[in-house]
Parts: sequence; C-alpha cells; structure tokens
Amino acid sequence: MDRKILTLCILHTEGRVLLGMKKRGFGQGLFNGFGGKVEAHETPEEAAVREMHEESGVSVVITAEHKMGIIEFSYMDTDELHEVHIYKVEEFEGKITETDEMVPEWFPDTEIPYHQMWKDDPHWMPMLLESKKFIGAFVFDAEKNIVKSEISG
Ligand code: 6OG
Repeated sequence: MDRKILTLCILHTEGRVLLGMKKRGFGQGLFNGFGGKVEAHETPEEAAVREMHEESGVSVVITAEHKMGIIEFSYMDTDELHEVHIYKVEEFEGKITETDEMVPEWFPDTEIPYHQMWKDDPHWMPMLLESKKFIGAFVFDAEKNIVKSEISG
C-alpha cells in the first residue's frame, strides 16, 4: 500500500459552508472542501493552510485544535491509501477566488449538495458541522461506490 497523507478543510461560518467544485484531477466534477497532499517538509496543519489559500484564495489559521477527524480511504482498483486529516475553520481573511482547481460556492449548512459529493461525505459532514470529532475508514470500488465503511464519532 502506498500511503499518502492529505488534508481537507471545511470553512463553516454564519450557517454557511464554503465548498469548491473540483475542475480537474481526483474528484473532478464533485463539490468538496479544500485540500491536498502534505509535502515532506510540512505538518498537516501547514499543508491545510497552504492548500486552502492555493485553492480558494483565502487565508486561515489552522492548529491541531481545528482537526475534527481522520479518515482512511482505500480503493479496490488501486494500491493507494489516503489518510485524510479533516479540519473545520470558522474564520477567514481575504477574497474568495476561483482558481485553476476549484470554483468556490457557499451553501447553507442545511443544503449541502451531497448528491454532487463523494459518497462518504454524508457519513461525517453532519458531525463536523456540529463540532463532533470522528474517525473512520472507507473502501471504494472502481465506480466510486462505498463497499465498506466504518465511522465512529
Ligand atoms: P488533490 O489530489 O486534488 O487532493 N479527498 C476526499 N474527500 C472526500 N470528501 N472523500 C474522499 O473519498 C476523498 N479522497 C480524497 C483530499 C484531493 C482532495 O480530495 C480529498 C484532498 O482534499 C474518497 O491534491
């Protein structure tokens, strides 16, 4: 197994959530939070700050206290294992901007577009929005359906 550490950051403020429509690469055509791979010289929190800025244009402060969960994703058609560290932030500075990777959009937290998101998201996003911590593991098949799920809050 080739294990990669990734970040995912959800901005939740004033009853709204900032998601991005992914324009390219892994998860293209789906809404998601902002994030990506942790580089060798970075902590996950540093990577989360960098990715949030690169993909949405905004500046955030992220510490270990903002971490709401860790989920391990594996895929029946690849040898990769993604360990995704998931953060929630409630404050930001700067102007939200479309980037090469993402088209940002606000959603009321009662209208999260789960039908256009990864199928694991409804399993943990409600906990994140309520600031409940979670840990989990999901296995996906080649059609991106869940074949195995474990989540504990
Ligand atoms: P790049 O490869 O574009 O980063 N990610 C997932 N997010 C959700 N909600 N579900 C999954 O289930 C995911 N697998 C990966 C981590 C990919 C981004 O997508 C997240 C990163 O934020 C399979 O650099």
